[in-house]
Amino acid sequence: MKIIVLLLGLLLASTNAIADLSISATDASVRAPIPGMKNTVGYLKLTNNGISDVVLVSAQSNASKVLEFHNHEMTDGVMRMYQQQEVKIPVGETVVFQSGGLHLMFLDVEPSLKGTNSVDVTFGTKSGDKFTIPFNVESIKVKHHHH
Ligand SMILES: [Cu+2]
Repeated sequence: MKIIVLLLGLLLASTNAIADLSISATDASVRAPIPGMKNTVGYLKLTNNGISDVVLVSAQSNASKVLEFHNHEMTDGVMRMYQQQEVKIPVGETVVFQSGGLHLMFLDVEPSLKGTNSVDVTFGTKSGDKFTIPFNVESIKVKHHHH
């Protein structure tokens, strides 16, 4: 009897070990920093196609020393940014990082970002999973002169 229980335990453990992470990303882009600026922003849409909520707790890339989740709030009629420690993506829902709302804040940007077209951002979840999304580097000039 003891052996059966043990086997069951092992079976459960191995099932849990399989990462149930099904996140799809679209429109991932990071703005090339304006000359003289050390910070820039990244936007994307993340959809949770899995069977459990996903909570993002970290983000990192080679493009900057620090990468934070930021959001905006209106205080006394002024829009202010603040750091958000976690970003929850409920099952079946899409979280949008966009201008004027939730965004990725690249702080202390590496000069090498200027010469690249793509930057990988690795997100970490509360359950210990990691996934990497490639971001297109968009220069402001190109965007404004888009035909
Ligand atoms: Cu910000």
